[in-house]
Amino acid sequence: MTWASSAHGLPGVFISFEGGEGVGKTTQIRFMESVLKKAGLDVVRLREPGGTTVGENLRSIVLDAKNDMLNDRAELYIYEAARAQIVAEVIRPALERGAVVLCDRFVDSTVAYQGYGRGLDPAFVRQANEFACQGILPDVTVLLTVDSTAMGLRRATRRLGADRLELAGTEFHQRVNEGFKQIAAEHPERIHVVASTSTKSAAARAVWDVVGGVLRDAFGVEPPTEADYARLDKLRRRPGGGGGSGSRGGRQGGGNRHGGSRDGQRHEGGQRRDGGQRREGNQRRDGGSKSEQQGERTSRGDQRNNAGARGRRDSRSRGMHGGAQRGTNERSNGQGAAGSEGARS
Ligand code: Z5A
Repeated sequence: MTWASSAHGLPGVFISFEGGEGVGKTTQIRFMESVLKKAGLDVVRLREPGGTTVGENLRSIVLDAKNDMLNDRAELYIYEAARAQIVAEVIRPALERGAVVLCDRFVDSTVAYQGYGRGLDPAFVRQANEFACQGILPDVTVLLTVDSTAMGLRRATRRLGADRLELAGTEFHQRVNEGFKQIAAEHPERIHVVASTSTKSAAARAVWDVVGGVLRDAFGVEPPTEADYARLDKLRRRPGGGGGSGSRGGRQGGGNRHGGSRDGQRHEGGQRRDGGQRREGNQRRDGGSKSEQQGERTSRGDQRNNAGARGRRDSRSRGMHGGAQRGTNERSNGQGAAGSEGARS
């Protein structure tokens, strides 16, 4: 069968991963990235908000726990601004050249978090999404779920502490998770629910069941091997790497998150502007993780977020004086699942 995307009309394949906190999106995306790269495909792994210089700067603002005064409407526009940028700067060009775009969160997160979670009018949120997306939608969306909101939050915060959104409270996150279920029910043709409660490899198999058809149609890709799956379950946290993913920006309460960036910037482009040297130094301190790797790939790119780096330094010093410690956020690197995941935790 010849591939023809009805979601965006371009030769590439766009897959988004959605879900509440700590459901395993990053884990699954990295695994898929490694499998697809092994098959020789052009893979672009991204996260939202983020993935561009502008987007990473916006991410620093929106996730920073110290910005607790941020208005809900302002928050919505920040997410949409980051999205408009990543679509124009990265996603569209990647799809035009026939790449596979793997994105950690996209439009459904905005409906779930800002619509269902914050209580903004979901119809307006959808319109805002449409404006930011510029005609680009995912071909397939994997909605990962865990047994309870508490389980996801525990997974998400155990290494890094909580960022501004994670501090929004259990009820907020329950509304978000309910919202995701509703959204999935409204778009059964695009959104597929996958339980991420058992092993990572069990979830990965279920993810492949959902996305494998599109990838086979578009690129003739074969499924992951048993060895691939086995490797995924063997990945362990790096001993002593308490900083986990380095910094996810603006987290509160976690230890040791120096500057690393988890960024999703597989791009390359933008981020070099500011002299990320200082931050590079920081990154090395925390023993790796998500951020560090991402740094590797994209460059030490997101380290160049001067504003973010300043914010982090400020936050850290505030933390030392009784306030919360804060880091930065980002994610993604060019490593495959194995490498990344291993290093990451
Ligand atoms: N947000 C918004 O409000 N509106 C929007 O429009 C958009 C976003 C786009 C971004 O946070 C925040 O922005 C997010 C929504 C909001 N807010 N909150 N809160 P982020 O990118 O920093 O974080 P996240 O998206 O919530 O992801 P996460 O916390 O990093 O979790 P994850 O990527 O889904 O999970 P993970 O890192 O792969 O796994 C978490 C841990 O669980 C890790 O230790 C894994 O080894 C472990 N894990 C993973 N899978 C399994 C399985 N199957 N079994 C056991 N353990 C597992």
